[in-house]
Amino acid sequence: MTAPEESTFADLGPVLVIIPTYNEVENVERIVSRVRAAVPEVHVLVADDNSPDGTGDLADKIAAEDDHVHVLHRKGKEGLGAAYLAGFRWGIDNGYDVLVEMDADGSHQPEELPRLLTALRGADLVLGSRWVPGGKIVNWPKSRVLLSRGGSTYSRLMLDVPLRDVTGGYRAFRKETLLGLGMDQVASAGYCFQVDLAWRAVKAGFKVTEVPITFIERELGASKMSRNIVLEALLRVTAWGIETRFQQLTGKKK
Ligand SMILES: Nc1nc2c(ncn2[C@@H]2O[C@H](COP(=O)(O)OP(=O)(O)O)[C@@H](O)[C@H]2O)c(=O)[nH]1
Ligand SMILES: [Mg+2]
Repeated sequence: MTAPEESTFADLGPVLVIIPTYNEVENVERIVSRVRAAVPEVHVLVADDNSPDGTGDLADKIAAEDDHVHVLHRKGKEGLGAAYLAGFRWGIDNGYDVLVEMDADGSHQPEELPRLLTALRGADLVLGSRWVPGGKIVNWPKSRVLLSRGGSTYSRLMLDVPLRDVTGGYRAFRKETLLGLGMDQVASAGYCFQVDLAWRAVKAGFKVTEVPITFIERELGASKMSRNIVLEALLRVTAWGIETRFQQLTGKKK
């Protein structure tokens, strides 16, 4: 009954969508099936940090029934950044050429994935952006809108990155971009992980393109955002900014 799979993005090589999870048992099934429906040829890797709510077990059940779905079980909660780095390495080791970041909670719509992949044809890294024309946010309190906009603007000015949304987490990387930006030196755990990767990609000379997305706040489960995550981002971006200015002044390497 199933029609032969049409490979729309075959020119990009095999695509892996990495979905980090911590207590996403209400969301994981839905997000995986939406990804599979939106772009049937892609593979999905759920990177679970041993969620106490059983997300990892449920992901195993989904994977048992779908050979395009894989699960990376990690020992415990180490933050989004560590889960992505482990997912990138797994994907590169397993022969994927494109690695996509996507949240489990539905904030990043799988139906917009074709837009990211299409843009990747002419870029090394594509950022799903809330802050370019056409980008939108649905159901976020004013405080989070301000935090996100403020965080992006602050990072852009501190680091001189010509990007509107540097903290977002809906992205598509070519394998070569991840390998070329010094992935092994990335230590950031929370949101500044995203700033760190985007900034490194720009500094390494890769072509980074932003495409508008509509970000929808989760309906189920709880956000893992915390004061510590925001603080880590603020401190690191400030330190990087000062270091960059100092190097510019003293004429040392960028
Ligand atoms: N594996 C793993 N996933 C995480 C961790 N922290 C957050 N996530 C996942 O990262 C995604 C974004 O987190 P979320 O709490 O929705 O942050 P928000 O959208 O900024 O409020 C979700 O899929 C979370 O389950 C973590 O420590 N480990
Ligand atoms: Mg979320």
